[in-house]
Amino acid sequence: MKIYLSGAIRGGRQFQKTYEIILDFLKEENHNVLTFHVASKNVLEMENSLREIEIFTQDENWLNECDCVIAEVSVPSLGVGYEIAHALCVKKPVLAIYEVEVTPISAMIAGNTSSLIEVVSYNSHSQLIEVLRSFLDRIMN
Ligand code: 6K6
Repeated sequence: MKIYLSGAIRGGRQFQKTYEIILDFLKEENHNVLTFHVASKNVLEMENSLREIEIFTQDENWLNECDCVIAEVSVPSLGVGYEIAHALCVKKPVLAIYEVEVTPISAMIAGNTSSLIEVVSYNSHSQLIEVLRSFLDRIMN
């Protein structure tokens, strides 16, 4: 499947390692992750290579063409929130995951009533993988 991985960039890179774990799992499962740069250690330096309008246009195109969105929402990010809203508007399934210990996530995500979004917390590496696996199994069947 074509997967749009969403995670904070300018919002803060504290969860970069987690994005890497998610990306590695998705690649191992042979999925095509359109936004692999989200997990890159050097994404902020790489940012200089694209203009903001190009980033926006490319990301909107990817959101329109993906099969689903996996958003790691532990770090509050305007871009991630925007991407979730856009994905729901174009009827894509969204998994929003967050580390259980983080301060409460936005009510616009936690309280979202769309049937297309699943909001799930995890408290370990193995639980994170389990949550990803069960979401993907559900939408592929
Ligand atoms: C070029 C190469 C690597 O990074 C760049 C330029 N920056 C971005 N490239 C692609 N997507 C971006 C970039 N900056 C933000 N985004 C999108 O917004 C990503 O898909 C993230 O999921 C989200 C992060 O938003 P902020 O508000 O935390 O930056």
